[in-house]
Amino acid sequence: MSDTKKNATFRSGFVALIGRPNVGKSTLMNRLIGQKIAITSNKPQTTRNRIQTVYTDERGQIIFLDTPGIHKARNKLGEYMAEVTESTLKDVDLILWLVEPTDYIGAGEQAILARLRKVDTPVMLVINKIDKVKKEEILRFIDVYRKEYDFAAIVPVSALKGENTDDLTDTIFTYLPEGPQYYDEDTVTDQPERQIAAEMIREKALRNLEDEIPHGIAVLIDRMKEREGGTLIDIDATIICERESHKGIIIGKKGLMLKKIGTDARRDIEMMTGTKINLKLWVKVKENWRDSDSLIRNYGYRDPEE
Ligand SMILES: Nc1nc2c(ncn2[C@@H]2O[C@H](COP(=O)(O)OP(=O)(O)OP(=O)(O)O)[C@@H](O)[C@H]2O)c(=O)[nH]1
Ligand SMILES: [Mg+2]
Repeated sequence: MSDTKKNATFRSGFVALIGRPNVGKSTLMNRLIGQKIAITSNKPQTTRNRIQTVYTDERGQIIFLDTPGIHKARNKLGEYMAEVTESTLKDVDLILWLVEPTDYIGAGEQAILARLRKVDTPVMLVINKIDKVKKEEILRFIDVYRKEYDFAAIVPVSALKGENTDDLTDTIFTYLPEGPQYYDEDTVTDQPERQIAAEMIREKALRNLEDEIPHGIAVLIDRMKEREGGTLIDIDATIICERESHKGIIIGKKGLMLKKIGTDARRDIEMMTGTKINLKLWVKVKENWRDSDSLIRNYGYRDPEE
């Protein structure tokens, strides 16, 4: 190790990603850590739990906290998601507020601004999806937001294309305090493999199904067991939905939809585990589970602080 390295400051801290549903928080977090941990989709309210990931290099360690998008709760699951986001805002070193590139600050964004004005934590504005607009427009968007709040920094990026995301990491480090390495450098996430596998199945359901059905889905892993010799993992999982009619759509004609969800999910889980997967999927109806405290908990949505 060179002398400069030895003497360099090691910075570390907790960084929350917040913003409205669908702005690209999970896509950005995956990009910044260089791995797919959080699921993403073009349906709002994809993320339901707080997902912690860790990025470590010689400059320091960043612990990212991906949160559910901020929206008006319409059921108990929505209330739970709002609490997860709210509790994450406390005790972080830096908040990354993601927005889409527009020159109009809508009601959703105004509500978030009002909340941010109540916290002391530095807030960095990340204007995501800049691949969708002309370069010369970006300064205008920056200007609109700059007038509203005293941001620690404003960084335009494309999480999807990886544009300017290295600069974002640099900027994050400059705002973190000198600190310890909280996790060893091999740690990437706090999510157990079982949980990520369930999420990957839910992602494929979100991506393959239309309309309101995906919002009422939860996934339970009934069994995840490695066979002797470690060459194969058997996974039995149940997709929970809210209505009998939804069950029919999830299974699809001749079972084709369920097969597609299973094939897509298996591929991702095999990538994650590096092992062949034998995945069996079932579908069950639990009416209005999103309004039942006990079912929400059964399906894995619990306060991260508990
Ligand atoms: N064009 C473009 N699309 C993006 C970019 N980042 C994310 N997306 C897309 O935006 C959609 C939402 O992305 P997510 O990462 O799931 O958004 P999120 O903010 O985590 O959403 P919730 O979990 O529902 O709050 C997906 O279809 C992404 O592919 C980007 O930089 N450019
Ligand atoms: Mg998300």
